[in-house]
Amino acid sequence: MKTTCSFFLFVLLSSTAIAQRQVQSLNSAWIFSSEVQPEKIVNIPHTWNAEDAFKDGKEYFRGKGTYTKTLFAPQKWQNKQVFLKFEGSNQVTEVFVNGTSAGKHIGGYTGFVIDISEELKFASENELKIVVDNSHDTNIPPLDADFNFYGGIYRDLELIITDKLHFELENAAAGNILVRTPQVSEEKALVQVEARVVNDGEAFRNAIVSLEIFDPNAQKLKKLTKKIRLKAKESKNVIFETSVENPALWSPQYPQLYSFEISLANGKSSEKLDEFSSKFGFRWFEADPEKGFFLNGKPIKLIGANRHQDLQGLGNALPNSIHKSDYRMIKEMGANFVRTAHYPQDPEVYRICDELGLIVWSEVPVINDVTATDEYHNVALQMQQEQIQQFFNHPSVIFWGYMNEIFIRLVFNNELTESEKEDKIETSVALAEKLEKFTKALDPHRLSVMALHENELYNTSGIADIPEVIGWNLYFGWYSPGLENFGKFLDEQHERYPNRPLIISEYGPGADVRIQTEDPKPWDYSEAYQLKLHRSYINQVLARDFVVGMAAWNFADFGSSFRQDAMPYINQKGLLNFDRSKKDIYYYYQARLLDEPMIYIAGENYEQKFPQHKNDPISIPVFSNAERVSLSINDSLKISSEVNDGIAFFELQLPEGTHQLTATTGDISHSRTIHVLPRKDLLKNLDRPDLSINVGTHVNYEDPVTKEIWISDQQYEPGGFGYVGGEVYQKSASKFQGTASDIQGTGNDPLFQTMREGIEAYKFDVEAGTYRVTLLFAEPEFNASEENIYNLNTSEEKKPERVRSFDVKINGKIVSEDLNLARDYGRIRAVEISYRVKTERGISVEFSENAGRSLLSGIKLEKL
Ligand code: GCB
Repeated sequence: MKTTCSFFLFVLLSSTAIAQRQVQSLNSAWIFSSEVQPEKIVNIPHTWNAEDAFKDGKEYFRGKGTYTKTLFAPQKWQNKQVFLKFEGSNQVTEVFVNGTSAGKHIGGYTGFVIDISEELKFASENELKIVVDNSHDTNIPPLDADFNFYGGIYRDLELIITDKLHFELENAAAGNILVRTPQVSEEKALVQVEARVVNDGEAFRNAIVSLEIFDPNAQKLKKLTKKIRLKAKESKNVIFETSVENPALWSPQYPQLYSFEISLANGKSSEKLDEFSSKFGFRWFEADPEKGFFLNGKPIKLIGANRHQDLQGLGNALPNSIHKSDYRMIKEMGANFVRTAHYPQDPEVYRICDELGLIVWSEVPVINDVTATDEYHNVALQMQQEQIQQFFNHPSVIFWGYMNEIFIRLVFNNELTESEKEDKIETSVALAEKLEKFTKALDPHRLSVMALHENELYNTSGIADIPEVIGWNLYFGWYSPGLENFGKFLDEQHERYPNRPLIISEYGPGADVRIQTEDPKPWDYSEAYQLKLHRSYINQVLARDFVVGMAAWNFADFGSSFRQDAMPYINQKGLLNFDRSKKDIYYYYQARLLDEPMIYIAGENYEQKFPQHKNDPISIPVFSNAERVSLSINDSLKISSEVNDGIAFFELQLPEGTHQLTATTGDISHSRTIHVLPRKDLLKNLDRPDLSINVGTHVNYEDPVTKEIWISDQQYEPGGFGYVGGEVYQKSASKFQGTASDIQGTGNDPLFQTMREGIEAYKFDVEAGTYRVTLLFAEPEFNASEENIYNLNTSEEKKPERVRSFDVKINGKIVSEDLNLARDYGRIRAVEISYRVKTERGISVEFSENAGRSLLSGIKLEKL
């Protein structure tokens, strides 16, 4: 009995609900296939490049993928409008219903709505077929960029059913109803809401449009209504204007959100036909070229990160939970600012930034290069219109960007003639002018911005004078030499262009948590160098009031199919790894930015220390925002130190063994266990661990699978171990330590990328016994034109292939003759060769060159 009652109730409720807008996700169980993948059932969000972009590099599949499913359309829908709403699909999407095209959208990073009402058959099953194409297209931005153009319906898909009389869905705003706050002060704010009502029916309709405004505590502040009358197939704009007294302002510290609800009712019966709601907020801001950024009249330095939208294993097809947790981590880092990397992101991103209090720079993907066609220009403008109108209501959004490093391709392309270069510059400037004008026309109240790379052409071409704020992507201490040149560059620009507000849109080095050192250098990919660079940049920005802010590149490591860094196909400039585990630098930002107390002993991935001698000090950095912190060692000795720039360095003399460290400030503490093993003792303790050396580099490398640590290289001294002769291998014109290559046959690329060339011998002064010696090699020479623009300053000529052959002897006896790595194993391939050695005293591995120069990447000594 009870069951029947509630069943009736359900039917009643749902039948009234049906008069209004019905929205449901349509993500599950699509049949997907492409030219390279057979049919399978997938769920949306989906991309077909989550795997191949990390296996095949630049060859990842770019082409067509097809999604199909049947949709049953009940008879009732005949009197309704039926839409599909895509939050994002990369990059050309066409929807077919029962074989007929219902609509097409170009561009991979904004939402769109397709009306399928006309193609549907009612009281019947319908075939939905969605064809998505991510092929390179010279008329669609981005043409080229340092990230993967993953194909597929990679954001949520919705089915929306409305009355014939409804708020407009299918335009650039993709169903968003815009709220404007053209004047805001502490005393009063103006609010304008503009909605477009569409009559898709064949009859005259009278309607009532009502607007309600709620404060941050959900208390209703206003209710306004308007009556309208629409002819068949007519659309009309309805504009409401009102004001709010003493508005609660939105800021990173107090992200207070208002909301509005707008509804459409039948003019006669008052039955509700459609409704829409949105949050919004009140704030005002200014970017001053001399004094920096002001929010609600107060100065605030914008500090945060860029964020790409992909994750290890998933490509760009992320569930909303990951979008949310990423931005939460950005907020928990102490940041107040994000740049959505190079393109508009998932709608969830803007919602969470509003709630968390993160100021957003969102831009369209016009990156690296421009095509001089009207079609390309128009698609860029369309993308800008879509991002502005779709994310218009979010108080977090303050900057609309529209270009990134637009001259980088032409600067590095030696094949372009001077006049071709002139043409590129001309079309880029023309497009920037159009985008600027269009951006300000669509949204006069936000700031326009563009990101530049370090090149004078942006000034001389005049492009840098177009937007209201100039973003510089600066890589001093990485692509360009000298950390201190960062500040010098800013001062020089500021002096030459005193009216331009400047923001640092990108900065950061690559860092791999497997690579550790106490002597960091550019391009060694160590976490220590990442700390050094970020620390220096933060200090240099804080010392300059005129700098609006800074956004680290990048929040997390991300996929980039042509990159061959320490980890192939991944850009490793993240503060977090690709799987979102944190690098140490994340905690350093907390020490610089958080108000609530924090403390962290650095070295999550550097717990095994190898000092040279027994009593050599070991440096332990502790990150904190306190003025002083203390460190206790093995619960006894307690020392304290002053904190500078968020770091206290403790220099500890610790005996061999395991030690427990606890850092404390006030009532918070952090502990870490470290293990100490002096290098001098390594030969004596050969079985724990094996002596493994990362030849040709000053960094330690930890194999994440075996946990084996390959210690940094050293020169031979009697009584010890080390190399004799040769030099660290450095590929000409490359800044990379070793060779920037995807070494085949190993996951331990860094171990094989760095090497010593021209090496004469590797010696170990061991006692008598039987040993296993393992040598690691990789032939590094390959066609230089395969390198990428981000790793080179000048492009290198293709060199003829060189022959390299050498003999290996151990204690005077030849063990490998005429070893030619390229011939015997192939280029850029990890090679390991082991030998058994019986000695009365000492081991000397000698290399004698037959042609070209000898090489060694690693060496391991085991006692048998
Ligand atoms: C840049 C680009 C960005 C790259 C970055 C890098 O300047 O804007 O897309 O990923 O440099 O890591 O080289």
